[in-house]
This record gives sequence, C-alpha cells and structure tokens, in this order.
Amino acid sequence: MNVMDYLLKKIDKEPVHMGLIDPNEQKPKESGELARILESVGSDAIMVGGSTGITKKNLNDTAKSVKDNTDIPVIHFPTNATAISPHVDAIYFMSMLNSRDLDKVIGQQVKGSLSVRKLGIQPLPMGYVIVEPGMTVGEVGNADLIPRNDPDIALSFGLAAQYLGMRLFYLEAGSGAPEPIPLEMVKTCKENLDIPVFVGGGIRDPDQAKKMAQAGADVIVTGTVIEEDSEVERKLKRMIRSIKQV
Ligand code: 1GP
Repeated sequence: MNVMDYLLKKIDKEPVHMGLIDPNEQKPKESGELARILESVGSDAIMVGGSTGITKKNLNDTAKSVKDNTDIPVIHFPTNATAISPHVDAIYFMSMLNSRDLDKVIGQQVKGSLSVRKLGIQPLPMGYVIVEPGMTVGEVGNADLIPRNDPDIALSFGLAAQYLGMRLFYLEAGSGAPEPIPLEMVKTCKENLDIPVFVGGGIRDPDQAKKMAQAGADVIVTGTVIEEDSEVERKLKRMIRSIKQV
C-alpha cells in the first residue's frame, strides 16, 4: 500500500482521524487491542510513537502487535533515529522546524535516513511545529514555541515547509495540552496552504474534534483519550462520527 496516496485520497474525501499509540504507555498486547478498537470505530490510520521512554524494544514490540491487529496503515511517529521499526507501513520523515536544536531540525533525519532506506519504510515528508503550551514534546524538542495568538507565524512555518517540498504540515499543541490548537490558527493554515494540515494535542471530546474539522484540519490526531478513557470505544466512535459529518 502506498500510504501517501492512501492519505491524500482519504483527505480529499473527508477529514481523517488518526489514533496515536504510545509504546511507553501500555504493554504491546494492549496496544494491539487498542489498534483493533481504533479500526473498528472507523479510524483511518494508526500512529505509533511518543516523546519519552521509547526504546528499540518497546517500539518494535508495540508496532508489531499493532500491525498484527489491524489492516489500516501503521505510521511511525518517530522520536529520534535510534529507534526505527520495520513493523510499520510508513514513517513521518519529519523535521521539528521550530526547534532551537539543529539536531531536531536535520541531525536525526541524517542519522536515520539510511535505516529508513535499508528497511524499505515509506518516508512521508512532514514539517512539524510546536505551538504553546507545547507540553513535553516542546521541552524535549527545545522548541521556540509558536504563540497561540499568532496564526501568521504558524502559517509562515507551513509555507516554508511547503516551499521546501514537504508534503504534510503538523500543528502540535503537545500531548495532554489543556487546550488544543486555536481554531483561528488551523483556519489560517488551511486557507493558505496546499499541503494537508494535521492537528494534535489536547483534543479530548467530539465537540473539539468537530470544531477542528470545521476549521479545516485535514487530519485530527488523538492520543491521551485512547489511553485514559475507560469507555474508549464509545467515545472514539462519537468522536470519529462528529469529524466525518463535517
Ligand atoms: C500527538 O499530541 C498529539 O501529536 C496527541 O495529543 O495525547 O493530547 O491527544 P493528546
């Protein structure tokens, strides 16, 4: 399966949902179960990754379990070049464009590129930016956070990503953020970019997810809600339905 084609076709039709499974949050077997649930409620792809505690072993075991339990694409959301798994369909080949740390912008990408080629994983070129409050990923990424009230800065990064040839642009508020990406920022980016806009961080309920889709988000990523909620299946079902109705 060509994952980029799959995504672009889906996005062309309707807003897309992706569930993020963090290998550091549960055992591989439970991750497999979450993957099964995500597919059954209509999620379009599964991202595997996290900001801290990712090892070759927990990544590999989790990715394998996820892959064994679902037919929708499994995409690695990488932390660095140390842990890259062959048990995925694709990897976001991403640059944290607003990091102060050159290693996050281009260093890890250079370190990991040969592995991606050798393992035959499809790279999905992506510009990734961290918006306030940024949470853990903003800290470990040493990000110069994009102010919440400045959509034009976010757009400037998005245009730079697009002009550099990146195929996807991701606005990240940070996992567990008290508020998701501001709607005005999503709208500004969507209206002015030709590449798909991803949003993630702090999206917990169907209403928030729907507003993101209405503002123009092409891909809505949820992570924490999968890990925390006891009625995860019911909640995800409602969330995905609300996104797809937009
Ligand atoms: C992944 O930050 C998102 O980019 C996930 O955020 O855990 O808050 O859903 P949540």
